[in-house]
Amino acid sequence: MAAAQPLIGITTYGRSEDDKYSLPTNYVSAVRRAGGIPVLLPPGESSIEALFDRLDGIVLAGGGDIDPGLYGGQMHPEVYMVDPDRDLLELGLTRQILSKDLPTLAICRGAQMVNVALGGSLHEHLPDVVGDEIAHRLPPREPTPHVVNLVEGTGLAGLLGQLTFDAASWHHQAIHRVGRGLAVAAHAPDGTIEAVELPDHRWLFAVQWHPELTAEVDPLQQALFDELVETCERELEETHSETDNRLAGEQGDEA
Ligand SMILES: [Mn+2]
Repeated sequence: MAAAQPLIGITTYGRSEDDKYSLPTNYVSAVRRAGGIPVLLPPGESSIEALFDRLDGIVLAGGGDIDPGLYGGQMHPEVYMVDPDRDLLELGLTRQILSKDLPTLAICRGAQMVNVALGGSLHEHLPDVVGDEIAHRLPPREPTPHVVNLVEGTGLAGLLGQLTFDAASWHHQAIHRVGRGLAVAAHAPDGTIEAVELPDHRWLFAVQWHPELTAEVDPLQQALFDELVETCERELEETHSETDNRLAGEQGDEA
C-alpha cells in the first residue's frame, strides 16, 4: 500500500483591506515537495477542535505582528498588521498542538506564537535591543540572509546535521523571555534567538527565519518540511496498522 499523504494545515494571513485571505505560495510548494497535502487555514474559523482533529501536521506561517497585549508587551510604532482574528485562531491551534502533540513547524510569526502560547514574551522591535549590525530584514519590509548558529546537541542540530548556515531573515521582532519548556536551538551572531524547540513534544521546531523562501534551492531548508511530513507519514502508518490489527482481531473473534 502506498504511504498515505498527510494533510498539513498552513495558517494564512488575515483578511486584507481588499477582502482576501492569502499566503505566499512557497509555503504550499515546500509542503508539496515534501509529499504532504497543504490545507490552508484562514482566520475566522470557530470550529478549531474539529478542524484540528482532521490534520496530521501544521505549519504555523509567518505574517504580521502578534498583539503585544497577548504577552504583556507594549504597543510600538513599528508594530504592524495586528489581526485579532488571526491571533485567536493561531492561539487556539497552538494550544491544541501543545496538548495533542501534533507535529508542527512554526515559522517566524508562528515561532513567536508558540512562545507566546507558552507564556513567553517578544521584543516588540528587535533593532531597539540588538542595534543594526545584523540586518534581520531590509527596509521597508524585505527578506535578507544572515548567519544562523545552531546550539550543539539540540534536536534541530541533529535534524539539520550542520551547525552554521545562511538563512533568509525577515522579521523585526524576536523571542525575548522564552516560554515554558522551550529550549533555545539557534542564535544570530548578534545574540537574537533564531530557533526554539520543545523537547517534550513529538515534533515541534520553531524557527525565526524563513525556510520556505529558499527551500526550493536549499536542501537544508527543505529538510525541515521533509522531516515534518515524514513524521506525519509515520504516524499515519502506525494508526493504519493499529486499525488493521483491530479489524483482523474482530474478524478472528467472529470466526
Ligand atoms: Mn533573523
